[in-house]
Amino acid sequence: MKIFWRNTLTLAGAASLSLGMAYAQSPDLSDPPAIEGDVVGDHGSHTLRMGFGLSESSPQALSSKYFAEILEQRSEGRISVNLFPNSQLGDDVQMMEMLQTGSLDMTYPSSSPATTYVSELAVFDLPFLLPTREAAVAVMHSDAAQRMLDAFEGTGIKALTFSENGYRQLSNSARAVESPEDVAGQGGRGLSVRTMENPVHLSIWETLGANPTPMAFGELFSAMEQGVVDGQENPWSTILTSNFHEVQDYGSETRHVYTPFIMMMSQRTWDRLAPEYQELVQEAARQSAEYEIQISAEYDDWAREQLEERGMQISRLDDDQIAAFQEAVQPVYDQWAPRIGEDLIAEIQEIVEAHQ
Ligand code: TK8
Repeated sequence: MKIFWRNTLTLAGAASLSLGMAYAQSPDLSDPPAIEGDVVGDHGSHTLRMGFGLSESSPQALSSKYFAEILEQRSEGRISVNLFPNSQLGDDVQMMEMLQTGSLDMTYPSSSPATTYVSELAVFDLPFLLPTREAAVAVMHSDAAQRMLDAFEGTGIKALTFSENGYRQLSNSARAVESPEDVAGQGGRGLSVRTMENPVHLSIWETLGANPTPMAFGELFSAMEQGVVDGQENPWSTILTSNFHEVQDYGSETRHVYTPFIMMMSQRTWDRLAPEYQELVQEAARQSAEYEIQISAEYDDWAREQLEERGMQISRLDDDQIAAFQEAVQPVYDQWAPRIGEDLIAEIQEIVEAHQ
């Protein structure tokens, strides 16, 4: 694929660029759709800073570049976006706080650490709730999802759109994991697993007999390298583009949770934009999210193959093995469903059933 690297859109940070060089190879990703739509009026110039956690070779970064390109083209360069990948401006939690104070314009965190602002988002953290990507996408496009974005009102954060982080898979440095018993360990030494800063995830791994530790994504690589934790869970694309295979010998295709990303802007920045610019930002966010969802799916299988080629031993789990995990985490539902909202869960399940 061709990715436009206009000067105004280069990713900031020399360290991140050199990291990206190791990945000259990339999957055969779809090109971003041609940018359509009229040039908007002149409402002054804005340079927006957008930070995010993943590397510059991730679908998150590639689609963010597309977002920036849409804004730049349709504003004739009056709006430009500087992208800061690799958690270089902070982790998801910190960057959301920076949005609140107005010290950062945009960020692109997982929904999971954003549950502190909108508790309903925790529905996405329920294990095995979204069995297919089609269902997951339908949920992200649903009224329920729009209500969650709207619920950021008053937090200092303007939530623009959902997009895909993806199906999370377990990796670790200790042993092949094909069952909940492998997580808990025969002799009772449960795997130590880094989780996102989110109580449902903590509860999933506790229930499976692991020793979960919530930790910012940016600290994860060195925590694994130093043996502070045995493992973590993230989509294959993240495991690959963050080089986790260098410190993780085993992967398991658990698909235990599908988590989205949320593209966000500081409310202060949003309020400074003319209405026509706001509309453009919203439209560009949606278009880039569609593109992100597409290339994230394209990335997934390819990333798994690449990880295997690079020496990771990956266990593909059959339906019975997945069912064993699903059964083991049932207590997580019992514990969290009342707090997240039975009605919301039922609403999501209806969408899932319609997209099986
Ligand atoms: C990147 C994170 C990451 C998430 C995690 O900032 O923390 O594991 O999956 O992608 O949002």
